[in-house]
Formats: sequence, structure tokens, C-alpha cells
Amino acid sequence: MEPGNGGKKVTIRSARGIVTCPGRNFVTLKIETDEGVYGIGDATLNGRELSVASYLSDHVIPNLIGRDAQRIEDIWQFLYKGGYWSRGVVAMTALAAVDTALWDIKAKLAGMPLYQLLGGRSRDGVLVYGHANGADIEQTVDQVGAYCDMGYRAIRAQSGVPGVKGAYGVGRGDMYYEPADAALPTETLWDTAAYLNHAPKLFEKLRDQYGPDIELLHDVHHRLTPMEAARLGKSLEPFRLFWMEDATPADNQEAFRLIRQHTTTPLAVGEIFASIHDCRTLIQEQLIDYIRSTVVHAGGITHLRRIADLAGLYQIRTGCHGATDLSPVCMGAALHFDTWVPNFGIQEYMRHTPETDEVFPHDYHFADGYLHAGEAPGHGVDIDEKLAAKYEYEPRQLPVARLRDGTLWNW
Ligand code: CS2
Ligand code: MG
Repeated sequence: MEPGNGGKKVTIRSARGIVTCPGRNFVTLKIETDEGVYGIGDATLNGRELSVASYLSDHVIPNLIGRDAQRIEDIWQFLYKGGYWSRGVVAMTALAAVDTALWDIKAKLAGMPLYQLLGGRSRDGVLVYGHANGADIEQTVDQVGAYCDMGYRAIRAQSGVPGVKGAYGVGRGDMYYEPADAALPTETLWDTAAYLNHAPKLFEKLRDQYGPDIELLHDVHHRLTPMEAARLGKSLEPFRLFWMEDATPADNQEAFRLIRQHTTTPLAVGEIFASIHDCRTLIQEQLIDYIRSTVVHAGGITHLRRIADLAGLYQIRTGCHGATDLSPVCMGAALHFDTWVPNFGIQEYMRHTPETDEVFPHDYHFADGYLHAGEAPGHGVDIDEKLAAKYEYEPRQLPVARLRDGTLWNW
């Protein structure tokens, strides 16, 4: 078909969710049109994969058939406003998958890589950060060195805390850290005092060893109270972090006022947000520096663009979530978004396993600390359905955390 079709209707003929587990579970929505052009979108929600797959097949897909695939905005509004019960993360993940697949189709119809359709290139490459972790400071310091050797310019560092079994972010000794490790949640321990004592030592060591130039990031993973977060931010100031992530749960956005008053360490929040309303106060009061929401959990390209535009008014930059539980389809779409978005900050990049990369052929690539979106029409990621069918769904949940006295805490 010739690029562009003069606005002629492109009818959605069929759509289906594809569940596969090449090392971890992924849900992918494939939308096919009567023009023979198809698009795919990531619909993966860690530990809730089948809930999204079911929501897609029960509610979303029957509502797509026969609609014009070109009307991305109208379909988005139909599923969001028209869905009525539509604001939860399961529904928003499903909506994101539809939106991503439709942008993929539109870009293929236009014969353009997606970033061109969004407004064109704003940068040459997408700065990414990798994940270094270890059971103790020494191992993490070595891992940071390994990431420097691979060409990374920005590295997230996490380390085990003495006496705390299963501290957040400590992998199983390879590059493919995956916390969803069992059919029922693994119970881990959390000890705030031990952590607050330990974390600054890690970054002191890292700056001693690697100097001032490498960008260092850290994820607190919702474990602290606002005042504890303020204290940590302050104690990390001498080590100039790129950001301190999810220092306290953001259910109460106003809590960040207190952290902000006490520290100049930049703050990042938002990987679990599903909507612009989850971060409105954080953005409008300039309580954060980076917004972490990404394509798959925040309503697709259409909605993420609105969040980024609002953030841009307040000099807040993007830092899209990019853990391994987001499929290469999300990564591909996010890279096109990152290539365009004017207020880009950084993109998280946890490498997928070779099995996952094989199921999802893609044209993005890593070089010198940057990821580069490909130039193929669409978002550049496909799914090998035959291969996908070989990997059956495996139930997996994320861990939970408890304090020493048994109190359930934020994981
Ligand atoms: C983490 C995630 O990458 C991050 O910043 O917070 O790995 C998170 O733990 C997972 O996405 C949970 O599904
Ligand atoms: Mg995080």
C-alpha cells in the first residue's frame, strides 16, 4: 500500500491478546486491519498479566472491531470516558496497549518511524541507565565498573544491606534482575535504620572509585517516610545523584513538599502511576525533577504525551520506567517517544533475556550509553507468534516486605 491513504477508513478486523513467558510473562495486543497492516502494543502488568489479558478479551477487543484504526484519539476517549469503570491500572494498561498498537499502525500507514509522526527527532540518541547491584558494597562497586566498561554513562546502584535479607534491588547475580520470583509472594525483610546508615556509604565508595562524571541513580522503592526520605536525600547530596527514586509512596502527593524543603538531591517518581491525575500536584508544585511514567502503564503514547507536556511547563523531565517486566514492545514505543519528547531526561534500560529478545524482534540498539530507535515504519518491534506459543504462562508475583516485628511494609 502507498504511504498515506487520504483519510480513508482503515477498519480494525481483529484483535487478540498474546500471553508468553520467555523467562517472564508478557502480554501483547495485536490489532489487525482490513488493509493488511497490523500493530502491536505491550499490555504487561507484573503479576497481573492474566487480569489485563482478560480485560482485553472481555471488554476492550469487542469494542474495537469495525472501528477506524486511524482514529486513535477517538478510540482512546471511547475506552476511557466511555468505559466508565476505566481509571484503574489494569484498564489503563489495556488502553495503553490499544493506543500503542494504533500508533504503530498509523506510523506504518504513513511509512514513517513513530518518532517522525510525533514531531520528529529532538536528539541523536536516548541516554539510558543500566542496573548495577550486588549483595554488598564491594560487589555493587564492581558491577558499576562492569557497566562503565560496557559504555553506560548512567548507572543505578543498589546493594544488599548488612543484616537485611532480600533488600530491594539485589539481583540473582546476573544481568537479568527479576523480582517477581514465585507463584506466591516471597517475604522479605525491611529495616529502615540499617538502610539509612548503609546507603550513603555505597555512594561515597562509588564517587571515590569512579570520580564525578558518571551519573549515579538510586531507587528507594517506596520504603521511607517523608522525613526519612528528606534525611537520605540530604546525606546523599555530597555524592551528586542524578536522582533518588520513589523515596516515599506518592499516594499522598503533598508528602513531597516536606522532602523538597530539605534536600537538593533530584527526585524521581511515577513508575506506578496510571494517569496524569496521579502526578498533577507533584508536577504543578514542582515537587519532583523527573516523571517516571511510561507508555504501558500510563495510557499509551497519547496519554504519556499529555503528562510530559504538563511536566515541561515546570521544567520537569521524563525518565521512563524500563524494567524487564515491560516488554520490548513498550521499550520500542518509549524510545520513539524519548527521541521526540522535548523535555527528555533519561530512559531506564534493563536488558531483556536473549529468549525475550528473540520472541520480540526489534530494531533499536545500544551504543556508547545511548539507545537508538530504529528507522523502520511503526515503533519497530514485532512478535514472533510461533516462538511465543512455545513459552507457556507461569504464575509469578512480586515479593512483599515486612519490618522486623512482622508489620507489613511497602515493597
Ligand atoms: C523498579 C522496577 O525499575 C525500577 O525502577 O522499581 O524494577 C519494579 O520493581 C518493577 O517494575 C516491579 O514490577
Ligand atoms: Mg523503580
